[in-house]
Amino acid sequence: LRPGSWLSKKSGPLYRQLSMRLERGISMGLLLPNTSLPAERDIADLTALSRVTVRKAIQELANKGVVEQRHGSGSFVKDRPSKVEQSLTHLTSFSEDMLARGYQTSAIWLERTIRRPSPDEVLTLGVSAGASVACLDRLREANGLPMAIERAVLPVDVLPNPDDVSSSLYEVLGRNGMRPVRAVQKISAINLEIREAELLGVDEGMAGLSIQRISYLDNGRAIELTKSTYRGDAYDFVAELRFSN
Ligand code: 16G
Repeated sequence: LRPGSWLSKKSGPLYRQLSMRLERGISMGLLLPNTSLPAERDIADLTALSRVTVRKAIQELANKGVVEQRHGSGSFVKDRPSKVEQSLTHLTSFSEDMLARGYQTSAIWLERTIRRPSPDEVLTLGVSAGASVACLDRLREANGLPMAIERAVLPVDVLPNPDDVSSSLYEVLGRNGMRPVRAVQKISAINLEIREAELLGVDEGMAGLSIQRISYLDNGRAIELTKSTYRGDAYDFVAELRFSN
């Protein structure tokens, strides 16, 4: 943390440079989960930065979910869920995947509405341009930490009231006898744009996965078009391959 080449007047606000420096140290394992950050005063002394700057940097880490501020005892490194291995052979929901690993799920709703479909949605879901679709846009979290941004779009007769979905979309679909039984998923590598990076609590430009899932009912009808942005460092997708000739 000693002032050096990492701190520069030209590289943006000092508190941001410090928070990035601390975050890097945490991701490199220099500070382990559940250990406390050095005291604000000590960081200020080491870095020759003001206490106000140090406080702002720690506040930013807390906002990003990297550390947790415990009243009266300082800031502690949060325990990030370990990398999630997701099977590419079973059609599961985010809630089921996380529950199976013992993680608590939560979501920040970005949008939950009924609107006209985009041309892409018209083609994929086989609805007419004048029809309505339900749109669920949310930041999905595991143990309180952001994992993915997901935008699910479904025809309104499949999901007449988007507000019915409080935590799991597939649970609501299952209750209505509309649980998809098959899906086609396309995964592409991306660099996270600023808005996505901010929501996911990582730096702009970091590696991400863009995933598109189209899910079908037993009768072959496409009922879900979901476009998701996942943290690249949080997921491994695993498929079993068999030789056949
Ligand atoms: C998964 C699916 C998404 C689906 C969601 C339902 C991928 C890439 N996407 O995140 O298409 O809408 O699960 O989850 O796997 P929920 O039932 O917990 O809302």
